[in-house]
Amino acid sequence: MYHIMKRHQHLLTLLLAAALLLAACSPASSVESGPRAAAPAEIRYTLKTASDDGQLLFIGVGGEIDGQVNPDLQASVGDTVAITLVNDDGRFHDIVIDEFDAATPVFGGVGEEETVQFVVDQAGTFFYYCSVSGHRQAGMEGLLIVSAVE
Ligand SMILES: [Cu+2]
Repeated sequence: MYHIMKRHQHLLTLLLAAALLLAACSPASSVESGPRAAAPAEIRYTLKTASDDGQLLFIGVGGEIDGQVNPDLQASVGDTVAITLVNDDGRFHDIVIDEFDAATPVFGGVGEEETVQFVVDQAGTFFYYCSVSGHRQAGMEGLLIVSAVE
């Protein structure tokens, strides 16, 4: 009798451990994280061009990216993203994101600006860069990070 009880106890412990393990592994659907369920927004970013010690760069203007070199740009699927590029060094530049067929014209006057606007229809991490020969290699490259939406 004692033996049977002992075995059952073991089994119970095992079952309990298995249940705990399963609970820990299964996705917690009620936890809010990651994808947001909200109406599409219009996201505006301004970047300026810069030449620095042989490097060519994009510099964030305003908001959270102000002063950042080649800042990460953030958006969510469905958003409209408008990127304004201000020429601040007088060289010819543009800004291009291949995956969204987004590009400004190439332009070169100091103080001139061009805006490209597009809808981000896929999640992922994408490069923005300057397509003028050699400029991407010289540093004009950053990331557009698009988050998924539930
Ligand atoms: Cu350039």
